[in-house]
Amino acid sequence: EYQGIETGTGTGQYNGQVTLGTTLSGSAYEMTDGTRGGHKTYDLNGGTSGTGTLFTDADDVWGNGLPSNRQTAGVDAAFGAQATWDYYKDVHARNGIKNDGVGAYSRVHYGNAYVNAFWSDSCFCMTYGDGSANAKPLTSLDVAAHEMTHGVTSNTAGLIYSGESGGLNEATSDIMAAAVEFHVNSGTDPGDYLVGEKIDINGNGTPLRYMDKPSKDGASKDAWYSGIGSIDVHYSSGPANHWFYLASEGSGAKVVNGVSYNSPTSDGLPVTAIGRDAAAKIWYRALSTYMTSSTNYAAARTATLQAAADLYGLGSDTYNNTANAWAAINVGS
Ligand code: ASN
Ligand code: ZN
Repeated sequence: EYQGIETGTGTGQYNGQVTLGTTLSGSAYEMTDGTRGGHKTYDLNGGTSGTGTLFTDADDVWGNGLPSNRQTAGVDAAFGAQATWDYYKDVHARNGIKNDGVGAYSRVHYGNAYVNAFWSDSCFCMTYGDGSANAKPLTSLDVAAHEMTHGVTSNTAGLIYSGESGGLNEATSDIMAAAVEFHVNSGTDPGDYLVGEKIDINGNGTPLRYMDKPSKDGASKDAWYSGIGSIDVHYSSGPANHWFYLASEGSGAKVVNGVSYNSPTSDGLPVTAIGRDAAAKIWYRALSTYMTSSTNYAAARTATLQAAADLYGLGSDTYNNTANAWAAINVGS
């Protein structure tokens, strides 16, 4: 009897054909990623508690791209977890959510037509509903990276999930989700500054959130204002998402991977891009080194400037343009 680390193939609904880290146990393959901390993917089969059943398979070929195949959502969830793990390791030298090499787990097919996904600190796991009519599971790459990043935030800055720190917590998940998408650079889901563009949560093909101009969703804010701590954290995230877009790409009109953006600035002054790799490195270093549970927008600016000074030098072009992107969302000057 052989037991070992394997590489399977799967076809998800959003990521197309992918390779998956799996494990052979006896004569069955398990959706257990032996090379990424043993991250497991479970089928809740409509349940809302526990772990349901670990996905297993006879030939290590998983899913068929359709939501009617139970494994399909599992493929996308497992791929999202593995891509996010790889992103943190490759780009930020972080070894798992707690930086201890230990994997979390994912649960798919939560409830009935449940239109959400969530991270939980208590189970150290992420969970996905199947979406409207159980036809659009919430398992796209950006959603998976968003949820897993809530785990990273909990284990670094610990940003409290209300007030301005809550908006920064949400933005951290959106920012890292965009960075993961760009890092994977998949043909079926290229990188973008949209959140949830694959899961059709509005039923009309529009994304859940826009980082170039957050107010396009009808509720998020483009810039900081003194009462922003009283709105929902998924809307007070807007200015920080906007900061990331502006720092990455600069202000004005731009096309990236076929998507058109047009990013305004609150002070009317243009912002010169530092590039998305620098913006993501600065945000991650700020999150993991300088932000605390009560960090607000003003303190987030300071944290990223400290990070930019560490990484690129005080007064460098990157440092100065990092500050300019904050001024463009009405934080600092
Ligand atoms: N999907 C949502 C999120 O991760 C769940 C929530 O509201 N916490 O933000
Ligand atoms: Zn979130």
